[in-house]
Amino acid sequence: MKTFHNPHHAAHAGQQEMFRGRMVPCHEVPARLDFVLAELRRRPLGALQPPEVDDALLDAAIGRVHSARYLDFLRGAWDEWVAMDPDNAQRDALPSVWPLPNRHGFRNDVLPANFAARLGLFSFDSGSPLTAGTWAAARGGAACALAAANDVAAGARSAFALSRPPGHHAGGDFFGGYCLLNNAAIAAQALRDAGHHRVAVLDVDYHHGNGTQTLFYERADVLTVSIHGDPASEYPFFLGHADERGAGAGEGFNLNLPLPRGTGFDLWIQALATGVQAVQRFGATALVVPMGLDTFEGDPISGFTLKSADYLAVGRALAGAGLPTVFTFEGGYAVDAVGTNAVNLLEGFQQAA
Ligand code: SP5
Ligand code: ZN
Repeated sequence: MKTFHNPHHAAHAGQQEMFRGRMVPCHEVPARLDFVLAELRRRPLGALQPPEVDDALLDAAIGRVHSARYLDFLRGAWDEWVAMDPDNAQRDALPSVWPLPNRHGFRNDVLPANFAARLGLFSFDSGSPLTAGTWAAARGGAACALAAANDVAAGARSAFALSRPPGHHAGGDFFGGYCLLNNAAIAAQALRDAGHHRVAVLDVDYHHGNGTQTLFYERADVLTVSIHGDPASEYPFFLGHADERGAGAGEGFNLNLPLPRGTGFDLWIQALATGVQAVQRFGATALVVPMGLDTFEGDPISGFTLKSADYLAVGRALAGAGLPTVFTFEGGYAVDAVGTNAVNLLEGFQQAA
């Protein structure tokens, strides 16, 4: 499989995230991707290249998933932040006030003039800093997703969009969970637009893929499946329960498989078999896998206990779906193991495919 890697990823480098009343160092760091690249060079799976996509086609593909007012905000956010105060150039932009959309009467239809208010309007947590290079990095990631989708649409068995920041928590008009643009959703929509009638997304990150679920919740042409820590106790808390099955035309086309904190490989791989079965029953012609490696036993912010060797079996099980597959790179914060774990999964897939 080809890997499309994002040459702009390191331009997004947050300093700190808010956690329990303190600022702590960001978990989502550039070294994560560097470790995956290094492992891919050690154990090649195929060509390793930056994405080559037309600018206008890229903007169109991003615009299929994200709203114009959100994209306008993201594109200009850093310049606005620094214009407020030149000293801001030394600090990340983090939100601190939110409108609680759809509740308590707060409005989200009026775009505030105040930057801090817009920062809150378009986000859902205080752990996802915007930095000078955030837009360039996020756009480069969308390019990787589009290039990988194009490669698969042209007949490749699989392709890997290796990028950060990750994407699966981002919705049509919001960021959060370290995610700005939803790379997996961009790939899924690009596969639809390239003629795949039924596309499935099977999210294996430790955290529920709330952005992806929300984007496709009322659609029957994209099945979304997510295996994740039970939101009753795990981030992102407010979505990801088993009773969320889709709505309207999308009723029955969302499947959540929450598992308790502490879950090990034996139970986790059963959930994956259930997910793969749902993808096959749906009649998908292409698959997108938001690949989080934060299910690893050594992950500092997560609660499952998969071991490095287990990811070979995860890859094999995913290959069992028998579908052209795009992988995106999501979470995984045990930085020195994330390369091994990612390439184990992809190698397991490629050997079985
Ligand atoms: C893509 C992805 O995996 N996003 C995850 C976002 C989780 N953000 C909240 C995590 C808060 C955990 N902070 C724990 C600090 C303990 N040292
Ligand atoms: Zn995660």
